Amino acid sequence: MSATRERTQIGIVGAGPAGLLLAHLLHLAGISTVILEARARAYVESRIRAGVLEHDVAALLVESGVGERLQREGLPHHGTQLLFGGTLHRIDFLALTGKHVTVYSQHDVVQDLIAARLAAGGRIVFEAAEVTPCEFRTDRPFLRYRDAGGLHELACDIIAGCDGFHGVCRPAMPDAHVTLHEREYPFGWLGILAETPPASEELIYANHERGFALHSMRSPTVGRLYLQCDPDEDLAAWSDARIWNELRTRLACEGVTLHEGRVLQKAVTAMRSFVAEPMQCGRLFLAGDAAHIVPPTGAKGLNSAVADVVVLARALQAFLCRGDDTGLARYSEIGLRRIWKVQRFSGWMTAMLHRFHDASAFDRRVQLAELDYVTGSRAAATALAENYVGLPLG
Ligand code: FAS
Ligand code: PHB
Repeated sequence: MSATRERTQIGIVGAGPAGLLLAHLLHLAGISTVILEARARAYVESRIRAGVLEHDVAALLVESGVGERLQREGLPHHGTQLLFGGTLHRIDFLALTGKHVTVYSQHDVVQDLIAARLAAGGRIVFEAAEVTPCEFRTDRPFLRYRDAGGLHELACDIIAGCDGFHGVCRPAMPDAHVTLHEREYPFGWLGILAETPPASEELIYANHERGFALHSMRSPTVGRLYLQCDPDEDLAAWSDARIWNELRTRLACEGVTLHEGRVLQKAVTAMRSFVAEPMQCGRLFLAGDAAHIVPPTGAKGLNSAVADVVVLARALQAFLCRGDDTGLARYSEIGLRRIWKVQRFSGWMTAMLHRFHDASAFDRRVQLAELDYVTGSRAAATALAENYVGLPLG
């Protein structure tokens, strides 16, 4: 049976934050898109991931008309806490940068964007199987895919690969064209979502003898907490009681009382840094996790996907509306320049806050001195705050 053919201006693979926000920004510019997403809507809308929005990311969602719930339910955080040697040290984002971050979960951002796309008559094909980017090294690219209705071909001017780290778009680029930079960390994060009121108004990043811990939240009644563990940690070995005990130990300090609650979800996430260069091959452009992964210690994953999309949307608008391809020609260079700075910051936070089992006593003391310096020097604290609230988006 032959494939049906459809045409749009931008074919987008992946309905994560990158793909959805790109479609939304292009819609505002009067540019048509179709999103092909492998999973079902319910799955995409309930996937637990990031939870911190940079200053300019939250502002962009509000200014572009998808921030109504964010403004109502998001939790503004004007600072964060570093915990070491049993003492909390506050980094005052507002005083140091004039900016803040917002705690608002990624799956809520995804739900808001999907609702906005569908309300505007946007097209998202969920459960699209065997998605294949074709002919992207010509000026007639298309996406082939299969769904319940059979085989389809989506002709477009440009393909946006927003299909995450395990997607098909990056691997579709010839090996000789792409250079992959990768760093695996010798640990992972055991993360829980739990019915517990926050033990602190702000996030707590803890450097403890027994390993890193993070106290974060999703709402006044739901907490998000993480423990450093082995990358291949056996979750079955971690009862809820053992998790709470370990969290209490690593987050122990004056003024913080952890309230145990029902654990709603728990998972182990590996930690890696990854960058694919370039982020483009012909008329295929990568954005977000499809092109780069950062360890979550700097809360940069989702925000970096948004940064790519802001630059790509602007370049696509210039190309499709004015025939100006200079922005597209510079997209990869601009994206990579920013992501390497984000890699630097996320790697630095990870190195400063985690326990490296092969670290010598000398290394350990330098690590603690780093924390002491960062929390004692206005210049160093400002550097952390400036990166945490977010570098300019585009
Ligand atoms: P996404 O992975 O979000 O979206 C890609 C989409 O493409 C998915 O919906 C996928 O189903 C779809 N897709 C994949 N292959 C496809 C195919 N062949 N055909 C069609 N569709 C396809 N960041 C933080 O800052 N804090 C965190 O706590 C945090 N936790 C994380 C936990 C996990 C388990 C993971 C994987 C990431 C986490 N991140 C975290 C990083 C995360 O926020 C990502 O950076 C963010 O989801 C990137 O967004 P996208 O690039 O849109 O990719
Ligand atoms: C989260 O709330 O999930 C979160 C917050 C900060 C991080 C990582 C994850 O650095």
